[in-house]
Amino acid sequence: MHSQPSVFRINQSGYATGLPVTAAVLGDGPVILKNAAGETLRSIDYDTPQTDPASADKVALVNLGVLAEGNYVLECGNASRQLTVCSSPWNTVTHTLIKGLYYQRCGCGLLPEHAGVYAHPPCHTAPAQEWTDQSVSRRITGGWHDAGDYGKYVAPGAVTVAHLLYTWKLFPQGCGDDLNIPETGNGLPDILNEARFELEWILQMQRSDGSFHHKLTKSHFAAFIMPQDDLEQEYLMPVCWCATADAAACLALAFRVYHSFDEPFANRMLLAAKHAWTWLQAHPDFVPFMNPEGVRTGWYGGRSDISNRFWAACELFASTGEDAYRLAAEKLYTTNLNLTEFGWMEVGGLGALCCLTDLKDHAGDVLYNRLKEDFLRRSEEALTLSHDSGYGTSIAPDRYIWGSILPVMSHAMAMIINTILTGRQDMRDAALLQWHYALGMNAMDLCFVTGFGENTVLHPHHRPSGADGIEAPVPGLISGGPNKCFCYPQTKEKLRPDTPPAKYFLDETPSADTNEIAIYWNSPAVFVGAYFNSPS
Ligand code: 9MR
Ligand code: ZN
Repeated sequence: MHSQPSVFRINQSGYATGLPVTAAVLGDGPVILKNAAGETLRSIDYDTPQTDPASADKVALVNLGVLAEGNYVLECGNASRQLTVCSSPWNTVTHTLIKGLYYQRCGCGLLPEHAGVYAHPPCHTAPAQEWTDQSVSRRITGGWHDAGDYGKYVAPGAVTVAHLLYTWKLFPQGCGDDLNIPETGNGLPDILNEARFELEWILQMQRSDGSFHHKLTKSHFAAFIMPQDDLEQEYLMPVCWCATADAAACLALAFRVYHSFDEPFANRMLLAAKHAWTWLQAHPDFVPFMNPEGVRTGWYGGRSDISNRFWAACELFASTGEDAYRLAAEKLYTTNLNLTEFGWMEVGGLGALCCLTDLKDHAGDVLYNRLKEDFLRRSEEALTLSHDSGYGTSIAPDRYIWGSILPVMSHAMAMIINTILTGRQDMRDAALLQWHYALGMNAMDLCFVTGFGENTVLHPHHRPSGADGIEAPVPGLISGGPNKCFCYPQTKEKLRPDTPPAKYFLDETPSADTNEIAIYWNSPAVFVGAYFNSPS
């Protein structure tokens, strides 16, 4: 990975003018800020480093305030580290995180003019069989490979698309429109072009009764081969309650986003969303998804479909104005919904986004006033977690789960929404610390986005990156990060048992449990990046 971790942990993509510059210091003694010419600008006051419960590092945050554009040096004793401040430091990384999804495209070739050395021929183009009736075949094309594997899953895909669509609705200027993807320049913003690639696939995953297949995968994960070499039979796996609700929500949201660009496409999506809702109404009793006997690909099986149905009802109400959906959402709403979760397991946060940023006063008392109160309380908890961490990272030590980057980015999203609602700068500043975490201000001294940072993830668990014969991994993919909650025996063999949670990480290709990438980890990072990348 890299030699000795530095005494200073910084955002390795740089810092922005106009926003507070924060670094973490693991040393003792005064911290000096110098300019590029080596002249001392000032000595920085900071709190005595304390032991961070998640990493066991003795660390303190050093707030340098707002700095003018330029290169700086931080010094502490003999140690020093350079940092840069400029007006748009996160433009490229944010755009590349969106483009990271393009590299996950399935069913089409990636051409050299868009993908450079990562080009490859079309993959997974053969018809899929229905798992439950293998005499039935359907040819379904497109969609993104979910993660380091080549499976395609409806619920995670719907959540990823929703992150992108809300990013565009809220921070269009942070997204860029020149990603060099096949559709660039067609009049539709590129982030919407990329999201549409997945939406077209989601639409094909609907059955004639309105329900959605859970996933389109083989019975087992492929070896570490290129996608075009993965030629074994793919299957349409059984119907899933959560996937049907998430697809309904995402398609209803997409109706509003694409309406002014392509009305027939938007209408097609709303129709599919309503059809899915009708199926859900006719099937009120939740059946958890279980992998059928003999299937070992991703589970993604939620323990309840309440947050999913809630999110769908909110989006359908927002898109149709029909009271039946509002009433359904109100009925499903409880304070138990976790409104600061934006992942595939809990989608309450996406329902909250709809109510708080789209419906606003139109949501009515329950879905606006009550929900807002609950949301503000939950985001306050995220802020407290950040204050309790030596690096300002908004998760508890026992939340370094598989894909810990998701709760970190989810809390950043919640804090950003809080800032939008309240104007609170402390929330914005704490959200910024989560972005810094992703880009290097962490216990690993590692930038978790491939292709960025002086110390960066080099061996993500990502089949194309492992099989393409090119040293550098596919760029713009975010690693799931440290995981000490649910890890493989081979990871436990390599890391000492007393390794702290925030350091339970291996930059190794076989480490799916700590170093995989996933579309729904990229997309919340896109939301956070686009916010901080927007002109203020
Ligand atoms: O993101 C998922 C994580 O929350 C689970 O703990 C883990 C194990 O079940 O699975 C993760 O999802 C993987 C999926 O099952 C298959 N594709 C790769 C995903 C990312 O690792
Ligand atoms: Zn493919």
